[in-house]
Amino acid sequence: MKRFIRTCAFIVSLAFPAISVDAANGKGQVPHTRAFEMPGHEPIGKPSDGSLFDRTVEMTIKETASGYMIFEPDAIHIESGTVVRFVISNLGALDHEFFLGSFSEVAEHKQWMRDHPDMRHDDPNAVTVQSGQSAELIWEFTDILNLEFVCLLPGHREAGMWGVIMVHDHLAPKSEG
Ligand SMILES: [Cu+2]
Repeated sequence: MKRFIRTCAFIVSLAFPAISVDAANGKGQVPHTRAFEMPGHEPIGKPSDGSLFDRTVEMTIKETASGYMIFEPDAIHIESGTVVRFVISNLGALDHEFFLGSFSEVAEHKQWMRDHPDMRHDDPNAVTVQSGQSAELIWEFTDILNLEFVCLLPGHREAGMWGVIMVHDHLAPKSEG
C-alpha cells in the first residue's frame, strides 16, 4: 500500500508540470473533441454503447459556502478493461460539466474554453449536468493511463472542479465497489 501511495504521488507530480507547461503555451487551435479517436493520441479509452457496464461510479457536484466547486469523489481507481457508468448528480446552483480526458487534452481544452467561454461540450467523453439534475457517461478504460475529469466552464477548474482517475491493471484494496 505504501508503495502504491508513493507511485500515485509520483504520477501526480508528473502530471502537474505538464498542465502548467501546456496551459502556458496557449495553443490556438480547436482541440479535437473526439481526440480518443485520433491516431497518435493518448489511449484514454472509448465510449461504450451503454447496454453493458461492469461498474457504476456515483459522483456529486457541489458548490461550497466558501466558494469552491467540487466533485465528490475526486480520486477514483479503475481496473483497466472495465466499462464504467458514471452517474453524476449536480447538487449545485450552477450548471456544470463532466469532461474526461488525458492531462494534456484537458490543458488544451481549458485554454480553448478560456477564449470561447460560451462553448458547451456534448461529446462522448463529456456531458453537461444541469443544476439539480443527473447525467450519465459510460466509458471503457482500455489502457493503463491516468486521466483527469474536469469541469471546463471558465473558472470552474480553478475553483476546484477536477479529479483524477487512476487506471491500474488491478484494483487497490480500498477502491472496490
Ligand atoms: Cu463547473
